[in-house]
Amino acid sequence: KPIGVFDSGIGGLTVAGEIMKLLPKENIVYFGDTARVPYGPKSSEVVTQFAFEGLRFLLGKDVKLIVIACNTVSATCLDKLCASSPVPVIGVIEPGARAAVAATENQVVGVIGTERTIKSCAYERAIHALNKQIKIHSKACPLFVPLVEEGWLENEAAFYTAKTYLESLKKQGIDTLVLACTHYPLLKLTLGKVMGETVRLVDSAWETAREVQRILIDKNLKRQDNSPAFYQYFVSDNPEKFVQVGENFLKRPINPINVIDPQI
Ligand code: DGN
Repeated sequence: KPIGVFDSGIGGLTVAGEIMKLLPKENIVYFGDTARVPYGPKSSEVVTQFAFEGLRFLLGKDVKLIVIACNTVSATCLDKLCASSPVPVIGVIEPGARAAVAATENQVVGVIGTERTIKSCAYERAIHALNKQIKIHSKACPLFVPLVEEGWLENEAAFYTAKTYLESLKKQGIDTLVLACTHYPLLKLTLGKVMGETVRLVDSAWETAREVQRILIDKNLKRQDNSPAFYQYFVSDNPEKFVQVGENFLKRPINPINVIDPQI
């Protein structure tokens, strides 16, 4: 059975890509809700409704585990998705929070994400559940998503946007910055330049892939077959853009691509 990966659009390919690298034998079914992206500025009711449609679609593909690659969805309704799924569902927030707690030395952590993720305070809760002493400074950076989708990862526009958003976090003396959005790992070089070498960047995509590996081992769900893994991609609109931008994210061909209506 495959692993299901759900995202609001293209960004979850950063998480899918890390799973492919770490667990190359696993089959993956990816669903990106490209017709309704971005989820970041939407209400929690609407994000929850979309997330349940994504969950239902992936369950219909007979997946053994579902990864909610989208930080916005994980921050909004992960508990509800877990409670109503017959297969394990994991989000990106707990793995990211665990890594941040392990990384910080001065106990001052920054979190950047979409407006909904930051408003939800989900990372604060997850980090404080592990260590109440940690001070957290968060900042919504909504312009990062369109920058990444435009492929502007290391140019001047990316640098000055990052500098403008991150100035205040830098002043707070954070030593760890959680990239709490699917798209942000692609901006790592620029974010590193702006924040300087002393600030560690925590990439939730990589941490989540490691969590998937742990669950597959714990629950004895690892694929035993040695035939090559298959990857299937489903989107709700704009397959051409998904392939064009997504192949940049994944560094491998996206094929086949299928268009579906998640409301059916
Ligand atoms: N996938 C979303 C996230 O990780 O928060 C980013 C894209 C969006 O829906 N705004």
